[in-house]
Amino acid sequence: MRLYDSAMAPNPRRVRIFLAEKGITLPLVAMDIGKAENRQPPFLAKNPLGGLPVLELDDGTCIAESVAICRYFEETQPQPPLLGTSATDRALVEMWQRRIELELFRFVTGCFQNTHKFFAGRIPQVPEYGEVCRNAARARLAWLDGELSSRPFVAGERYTIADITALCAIDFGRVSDIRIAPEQKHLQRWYDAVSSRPSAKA
Ligand SMILES: N[C@@H](CCC(=O)N[C@@H](CS)C(=O)NCC(=O)O)C(=O)O
Repeated sequence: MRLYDSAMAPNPRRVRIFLAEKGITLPLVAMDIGKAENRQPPFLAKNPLGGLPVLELDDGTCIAESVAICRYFEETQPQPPLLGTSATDRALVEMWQRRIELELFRFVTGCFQNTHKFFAGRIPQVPEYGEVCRNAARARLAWLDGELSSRPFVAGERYTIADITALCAIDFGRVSDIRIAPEQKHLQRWYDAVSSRPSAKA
């Protein structure tokens, strides 16, 4: 089993943090996104969409999509649970994971892809849309600050995959000047807590 990885990209980091929380180690295959290694035929045979990360099982099965990879490891090693513990809890974790992905992570990466020189010439950039994404991401940080005024973690009392997705979005946002504002005390308290966990170094 091996994980096709990129040290600089936020989606692979979500999986590395998830694995670190579970104490799982496995071989990482470093892919160079800058040199478009993930867009060459050998990798496209594993994931025709070219995205990282990809988990390759010993029987050759390739699993793409970060949350799908995390779900595989939640099934094979349930402790500690990161995707919820009961029917209600699992649904709430899924709700928050989806919300953070769709309402924050998507805008953070959308801003980067449409405004940063790294993507110039790689994809058709629409800078105006990048600004829309930057403003949307900043607005979502204010929303998340309000949500975190009433509970310790994004999905409730326990650290979950929703916290991992939010942490990776916020850290990746820095390069696009998407940051926690000084008045967002609840969000900062949460950020300090989750980023001081050893897994955050993954
Ligand atoms: N929906 C996928 C997104 C995969 C993705 O777009 N990964 C980015 C890195 S964060 C990537 O591979 N970018 C380089 C490229 O698309 O060429 C997931 O959840 O894993």
